[in-house]
Amino acid sequence: MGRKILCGIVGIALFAGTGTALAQEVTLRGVSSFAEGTQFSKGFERFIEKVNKDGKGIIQINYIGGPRAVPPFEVGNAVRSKVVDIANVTGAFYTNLMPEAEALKLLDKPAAEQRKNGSWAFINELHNQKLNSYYLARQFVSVPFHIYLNKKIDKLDFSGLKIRVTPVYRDIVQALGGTPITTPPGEVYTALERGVVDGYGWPILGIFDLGWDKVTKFRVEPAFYSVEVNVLVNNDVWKSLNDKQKKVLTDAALWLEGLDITESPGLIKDERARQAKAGIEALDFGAAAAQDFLKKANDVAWQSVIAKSPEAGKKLRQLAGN
Ligand code: 173
Repeated sequence: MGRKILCGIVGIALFAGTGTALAQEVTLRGVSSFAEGTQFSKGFERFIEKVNKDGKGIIQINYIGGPRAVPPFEVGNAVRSKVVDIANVTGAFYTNLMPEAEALKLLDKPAAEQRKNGSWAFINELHNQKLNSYYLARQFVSVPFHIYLNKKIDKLDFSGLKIRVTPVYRDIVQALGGTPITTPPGEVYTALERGVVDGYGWPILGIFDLGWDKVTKFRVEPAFYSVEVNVLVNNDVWKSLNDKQKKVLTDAALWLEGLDITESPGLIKDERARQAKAGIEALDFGAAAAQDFLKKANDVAWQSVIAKSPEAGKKLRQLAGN
C-alpha cells in the first residue's frame, strides 16, 4: 500500500512538472504607436516575427496592432500600467510621463555604442522610474527629421506658418517664429488638406505610407536630430521573465537595433529620390544657414530638457556629447 501511495505522488509530481514546463511559454500583448505596416512599425513587426519563431515554447508576442488599439499619445501610459506588456513607441509620445524622453532625439550615436557608453543604462533607469518599463531597444538612430511645407520660404524663418508638431519639433519651430500645433500622425493628412497647418515635422522616411506626398510641396533642409522609436516592456513583466525568455527578447532587440546600420542608409537614399520624383522640392539655404539651424535646433532642445529636468538633462547631454 505504501508503494502505491508513493507511485501516486511521483505521478502527480511528474505531471505537475510537465505542467510547469508547458506553462513556461508566456505570451506578451504588444502594440505599436504607429499605423500597422508603416515605416516606424515595420521593424517592430519583424521583431515580433523573430521572437515568435525563436521563442517557440519559451515566449511569444501577440500583436494587437497600431493606433486603432491604443491612441499614440496613450501608449506610454498603457505600458506603464500594464494594459499592454510590450510597445513600439517614440519617446516624443510619452514626454508627459517622462520629460527626459525629449532628449532621446539628441542621442545620435549608434545603439550599440549607447549600450557601451552608459547611455542605455541611464535611459533604462529613467524608464524604470518614470514609466515602470524596461528599455529593450532603440531604433532608427541614423534616420533624421525634416520640416515639410506647403508654402515656399526664402530663408529659414517660419514666421506666419502653422506647423504640425510633436515635442520633437516644437522648440525649433517656435524658435524660428512658427506656430506649433500638436497632432498625432493620424491627423496630419486632414490638417494639411484643410489648410489647418502649412506644414509638419516628420522623419525623412515614411511620408508616402499615409499619402502625405499628395499634400506636400517642399522639404526644408537640413535634416536634423535622430529618430527614436523604442521597444518598451512593462517592468513588472520584464522582471517576471526567466533568463531564457529575457534572452529571446534581448537577442531580437539587438538584431532589431542592427537593422538601422544595415538598412537605414539605403532607405534614406531611396526616399529622397522618391520624394523628388513625386515633385517635393528640397528648400536648401546653403551650408552657413544649415549650420545655424542645426546649432539652434540642438540648443533649444537641450534647454527645454534641462529646464524640465536639470540633473538628468545635464547627464544626458554629457552622454550625448553634443
Ligand atoms: O512626428 C511625429 O509624430 C514624431 O514625433 C515621430 C517620432 C518618431 C518617428 C516618427 C515620428
